[in-house]
Amino acid sequence: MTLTDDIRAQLALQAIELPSWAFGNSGTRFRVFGTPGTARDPFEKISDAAQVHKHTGLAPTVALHIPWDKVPSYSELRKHAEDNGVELGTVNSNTFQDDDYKFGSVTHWDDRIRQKAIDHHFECIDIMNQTGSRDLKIWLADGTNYPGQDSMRARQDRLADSLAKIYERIGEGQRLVLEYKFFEPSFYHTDVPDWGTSYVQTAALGERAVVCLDTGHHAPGTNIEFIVMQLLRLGKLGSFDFNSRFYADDDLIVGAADPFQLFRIIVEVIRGGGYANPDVAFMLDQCHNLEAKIPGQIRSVLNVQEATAKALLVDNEALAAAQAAGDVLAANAVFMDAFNTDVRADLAAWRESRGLPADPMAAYAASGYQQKIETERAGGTQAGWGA
Ligand code: LRH
Ligand code: MN
Ligand code: MN
Repeated sequence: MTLTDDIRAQLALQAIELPSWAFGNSGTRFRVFGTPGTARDPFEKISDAAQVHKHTGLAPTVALHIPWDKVPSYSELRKHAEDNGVELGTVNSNTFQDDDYKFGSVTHWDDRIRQKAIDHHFECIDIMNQTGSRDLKIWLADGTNYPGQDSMRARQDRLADSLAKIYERIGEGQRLVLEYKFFEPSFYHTDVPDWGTSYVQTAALGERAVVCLDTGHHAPGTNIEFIVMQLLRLGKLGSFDFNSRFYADDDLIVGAADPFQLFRIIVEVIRGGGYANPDVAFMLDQCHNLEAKIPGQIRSVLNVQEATAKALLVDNEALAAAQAAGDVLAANAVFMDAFNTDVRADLAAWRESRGLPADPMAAYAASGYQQKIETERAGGTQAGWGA
């Protein structure tokens, strides 16, 4: 099996949004390790993200996280992105690092705190209007640690009410994207734990409210591709936060822990009409705690590209025939044939034919950019998760 012209044409449409926070320092609750050359501010994060796009042609946009990426002038940041050949993308709100939100943000029983959280989202929408962003992505740390701590029912009602106020401000060409996560930092219950809750809440808002599926936000063993299929069926899959996990919300490189799962997810995206469809944004949500950040992101987008090429190789006619014949083994073999195909050499040749480096990892290493930032940024305060 090789990459046909049709598959190459499909691959050429791929765009993966990078998270600005992947370029800042991050770590675990045990330690944040410094990495030489790490970006010191949002401008440097954008410059670094642009390197990923330059070497892969896969990452034309960068997501912001507010207030981590707060700057005095967003038009300046936008211009900086454009000067570097990329655009600003999704704006992520952040109501998880303020003492006021200890017991919740948009679900809080205290009207003052709830309004403060709503106002933060209004500020994010103002920023989107300046950056030209389409999506406001909301992930909430809201929840409880102990049974009885608060009324789950009342919190769900307050959530609906707050989201309605935020949705009212969302512009014509904009969307509210609600991300779910079944645990952490709350451990007994979270207020948006699963795709069902995210679906129910966004369905109540309207068409411009959709769901974000973060691959690291499910219980071990969850059939994520089933959720992908279902959300696409319902027209509510707005975006992915791609990463991979061994145990929890590890935020490791997508396709590193379980490349087969990534393949299965992308097969469903393609089947459901979500691939190369602007309504379904492919984003990364990762942190590079140990490895260098720019090559970490290059590896990540290449992993997504590789899984996509394999998913596009699935012989759908043969699969449908095997399924219709009830031939379980033949159907599974068609699926596995595509997954087991080594597409790396074909992808390298195709990249070269498009004026991109055959091996983006090697091209970045040879470019001198890493040495340059390690020298120039030495001694500075590095931007980081929470900075
Ligand atoms: C929460 C999450 C969410 C945040 C990001 C930093 O675990 O996945 O998307 O915005 O991490
Ligand atoms: Mn996420
Ligand atoms: Mn997460």
